[in-house]
Amino acid sequence: MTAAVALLTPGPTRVVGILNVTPDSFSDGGRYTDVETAVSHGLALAAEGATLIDVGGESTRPGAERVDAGTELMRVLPVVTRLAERGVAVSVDTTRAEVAARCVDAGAVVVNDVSGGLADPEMLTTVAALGCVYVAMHWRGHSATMIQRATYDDVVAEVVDELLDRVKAATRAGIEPDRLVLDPGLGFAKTGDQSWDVLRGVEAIHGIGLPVLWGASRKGMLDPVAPGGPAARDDASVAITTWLAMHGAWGVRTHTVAPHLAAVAVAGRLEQS
Ligand code: PMM
Repeated sequence: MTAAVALLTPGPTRVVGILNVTPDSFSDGGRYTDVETAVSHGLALAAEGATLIDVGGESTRPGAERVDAGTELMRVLPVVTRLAERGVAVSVDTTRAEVAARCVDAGAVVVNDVSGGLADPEMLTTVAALGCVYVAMHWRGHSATMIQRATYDDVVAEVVDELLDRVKAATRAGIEPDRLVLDPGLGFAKTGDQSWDVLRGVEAIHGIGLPVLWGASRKGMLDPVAPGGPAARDDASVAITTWLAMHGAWGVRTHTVAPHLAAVAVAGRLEQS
């Protein structure tokens, strides 16, 4: 079994540490823009127990402008390379096939595509050839327009249907189902209330039958329960991890690691008969 597929074997909910090397991400934008600081933060998250470090070079916050592929690569490639050299399992958070391919060549074992293959027509065939794990997130359009696309009759049913379409497209392109992870995309083309509906619909999302990654950490949907901006949302983010771990989530994508591992451990104890 390859290291990449071993990531997907059944087990407790994995904690995926977020490392945004962007000047403008909503929570950690600007904090890790130089390679040294970014690498040390990635190593620290891994040392705390993150299974994977997710390196992103393009902000996806609502309204964010796109950057070109060259800028994105310049941001992520040195960090992915250095972390992989240190033995850290790295995922690259990108919607671009070219960035995905260069990062996997540099040692990344997962491509985390918030567009689920919709942003770049080359992405799915590229990932099929790379043979890495692929995270396909629910997405309806780039950040500049996504909030206009937050219209649903039944948000959970539509997210499930649209994720199933992505599974079909990915497998048609040659990505084996045992390399696929799905993500319902909290906050992406969803209002805060719709994101809470999706969280309540966890059983339907997990019912698809593939591993599911969730990204609630510090998101705006938490504002009603934890007002005060992104930095004030960590405790609520951890509470959500307990809920997701109790429902068998494959992973949670988070800004802090140790408290989420504690939430996963609590969920594990509660499930023991
Ligand atoms: N959220 C963000 C970026 N990448 N990837 C996945 N798979 N799921 C998410 O929910 C997700 C993501 C935006 O959050 P950030 O700015 O804190 O990274």
